[in-house]
Amino acid sequence: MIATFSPRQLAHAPAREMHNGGWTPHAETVARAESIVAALPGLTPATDHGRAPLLAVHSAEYLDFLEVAHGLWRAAGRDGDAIPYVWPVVGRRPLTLQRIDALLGRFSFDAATPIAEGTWGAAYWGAQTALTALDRVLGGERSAFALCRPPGHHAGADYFGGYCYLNNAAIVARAAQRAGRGRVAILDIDYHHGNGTQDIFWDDASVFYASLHADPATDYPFFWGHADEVGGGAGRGATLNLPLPQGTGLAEYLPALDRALAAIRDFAPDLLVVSFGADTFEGDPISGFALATADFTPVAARIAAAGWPAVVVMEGGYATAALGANVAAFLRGFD
Ligand code: OKP
Ligand code: ZN
Repeated sequence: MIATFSPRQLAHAPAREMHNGGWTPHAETVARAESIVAALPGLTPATDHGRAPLLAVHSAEYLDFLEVAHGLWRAAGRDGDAIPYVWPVVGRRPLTLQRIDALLGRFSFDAATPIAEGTWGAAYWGAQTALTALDRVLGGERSAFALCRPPGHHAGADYFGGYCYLNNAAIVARAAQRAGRGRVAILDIDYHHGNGTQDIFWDDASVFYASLHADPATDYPFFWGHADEVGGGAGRGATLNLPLPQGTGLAEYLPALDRALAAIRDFAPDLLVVSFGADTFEGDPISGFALATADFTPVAARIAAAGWPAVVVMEGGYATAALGANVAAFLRGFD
């Protein structure tokens, strides 16, 4: 399968994250991307599609903020990565906000997602990597893989969080629609629920969002991904959440996958976007499912067998040494 990548994504190198009440080294490392690069035979360089496809998903205020956030942090006399510490639970008043701390809180939902010096450029080129994969599928390729990093599925229209800044899968979905693929399904098989993607398409009947993930009763992001979240307004019924217990292995995973695929089949998409996280791997250091490396192939084969043109976008996966092999095993299922 064709795989797209931009080395400019490696410029994002956050040092640490808030974890269980203390600082730990950041799990979403440069080495993750390097592990995948080393496992894939050849990579197609990303091309620049500009800011317009990002604006189809994210607000201009949010993009403007992301671009200058680290500079504002430095201008406020701070060292290292910009990290929020206060959030506007009561009301969000972006137009009156000036302090970097207020802006960070306005446009985020957690403290696990620092804005480092290279974050904007890396996230921008992550989105371009995803758009380049879409180009190939629009050009007639059956499927294409986008090696995106940082990941995207936790990022909403105007918020970052969960290691995510720009929602690559959502950007692909909107760009596909603009190219005439009116009905798009997003299948999210990262270990974590893709709250950002769900929020972006919550009331949109033209994009079906289906997710298999760890039950938010026990796992991040806690406030989204419960089975009773089905979409709202015109989008009611176009969101499908299938939470699974910690310890889930292939035998329990495949029936849930089949449920998601059956729902997508009923929706009859013109294009499928797969948000692929390899953090369902049994050796993942921050996750609790039990898929073996070899299990990724039949998971992908089930998806490929449905026959929709597919753009596979990289999300999580933190067992760095095994990550390349896990991604390669997944992509093999599409051959
Ligand atoms: C990103 B993706 C804090 C843990 C925060 C954030 C997980 C983000 C996962 N104790 N964990 O979905 O792989
Ligand atoms: Zn994840």
